Amino acid sequence: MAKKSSNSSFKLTVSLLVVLMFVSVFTTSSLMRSCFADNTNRGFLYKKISKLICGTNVDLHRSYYRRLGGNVLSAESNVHESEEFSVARGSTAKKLIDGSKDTRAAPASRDFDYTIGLTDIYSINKINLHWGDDGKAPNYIDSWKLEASIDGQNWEVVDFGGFPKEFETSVNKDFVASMLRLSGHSEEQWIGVNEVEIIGKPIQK
Ligand SMILES: [Ca+2]
Repeated sequence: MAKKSSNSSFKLTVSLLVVLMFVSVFTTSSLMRSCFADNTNRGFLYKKISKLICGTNVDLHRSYYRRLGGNVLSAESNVHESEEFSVARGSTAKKLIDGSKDTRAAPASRDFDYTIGLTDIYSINKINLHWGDDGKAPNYIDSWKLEASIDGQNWEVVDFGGFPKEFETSVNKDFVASMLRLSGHSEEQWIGVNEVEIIGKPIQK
């Protein structure tokens, strides 16, 4: 009987140790991940512990590719945005980088031409172009072009195409840029773009 009880205690101890091990591994890995992530929305204690583990001067998240947010992007239209049909309807250039695939940038023209500025020089490895309905509707976007520049003077074509025939076009290319330019043309319709999603990491402050 005593032996059985001893066995039970042993099993219980082992079980507790295993649970404890899983909890600590999970907690540590979760905290380590926070070193790489933007901690802006984390709680006070989480930030403190994360800082303690990751170090005060460590900014490791800068070396990881991630989706660039509106805080490091700006957008402007190179073609006139109609007061009545673009500005008043909230379809200005900033809707291109507002993080929503449902909001649309459209100047009320058969051409769109947007320049996206980045706060740093970035290494970029992917760009998702969310066309919205214009990407699938025939006679809307007949052609498009994506260009990149480091100095704003010299531009290189990253990719281009005709009628997208899809809501979203992914451009999987590695390049360096501090500015992007997306333009499109239609023979018949006013066109626009819903969102440009950029995956990159800064290589210079
Ligand atoms: Ca948008």
